Amino acid sequence: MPQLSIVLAPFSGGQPRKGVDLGPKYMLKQGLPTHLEELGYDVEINEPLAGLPEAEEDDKFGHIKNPTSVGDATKLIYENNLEALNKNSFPLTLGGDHSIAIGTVSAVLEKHPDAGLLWVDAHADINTLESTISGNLHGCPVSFLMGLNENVPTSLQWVPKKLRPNKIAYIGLRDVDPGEKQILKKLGIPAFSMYHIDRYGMNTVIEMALEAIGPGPLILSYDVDAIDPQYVPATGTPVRGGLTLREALFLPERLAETKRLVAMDVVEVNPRLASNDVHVVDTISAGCAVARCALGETLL
Ligand code: 6HN
Ligand code: MN
Ligand code: MN
Ligand code: MN
Repeated sequence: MPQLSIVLAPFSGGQPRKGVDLGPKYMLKQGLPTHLEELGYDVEINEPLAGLPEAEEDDKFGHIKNPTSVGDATKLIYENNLEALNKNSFPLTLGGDHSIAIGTVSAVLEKHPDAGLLWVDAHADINTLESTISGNLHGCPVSFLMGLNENVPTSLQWVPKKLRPNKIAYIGLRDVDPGEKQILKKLGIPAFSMYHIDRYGMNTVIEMALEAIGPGPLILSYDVDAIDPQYVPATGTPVRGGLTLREALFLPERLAETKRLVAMDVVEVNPRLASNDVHVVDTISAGCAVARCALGETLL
């Protein structure tokens, strides 16, 4: 029986909105573990952040917010993901904000140095400590994974920096900061925006993204704000004009079919930002469906 480790990452220190730490609890309550067992997995639930103190608000590194708690939390997530991978279990990490991918992606690259990363998001999350305007670390994980920062705060110095620019591809972009556009151009990072999805269709965009990162195991880091806010309203940085629900689910369905996925994250679900119960249900259902599709659920 294939092993699956649901790694709970109820962490909100990478951005200012409370409630994104409730994501894992809501996705569990929706029945995700049972649904994954029904797909044939032997499921365990890990809580690497249990006991981690809440981020102190005055923790700053220049204008960068909460570097200590982001460093501490991502290291615990890294260790837990690596443990899962080492016992041949698939880590499905439930966020939490997107800073947690510093931990998950680092773990996969430790275990599988040839792995490629698909970053599904409205945002590129590749701001450096210099380029970030907000100072929120959930907008910076990719720059840490690639080693693009010169003066790294002590708490984040553990990050191995193993991600190469030719082993990542973005899908779903539509809100990229000017500094990030420069970095993407300079490093030649394959990035497929909503324009490309309209122009070529999701199926072709997936083929182009996979072609760009080449063979090897795959990590899927899925920020639910890639999906249009009409389907996923309860998220911290919604941007209109996103993926339809079918595009959003076809992507993980297609990746499951490749049998190359070795780890995935579902992040930025924030039930507190819903203005009614329907918004909560829509958002949580979409997040859970993305995970189930990536893990082999099919329509027939
Ligand atoms: N996310 N580019 C903006 C920033 O603050 O750096 C937004 C980042 C959003 C991050 O959605 O994971
Ligand atoms: Mn993101
Ligand atoms: Mn985003
Ligand atoms: Mn819309």
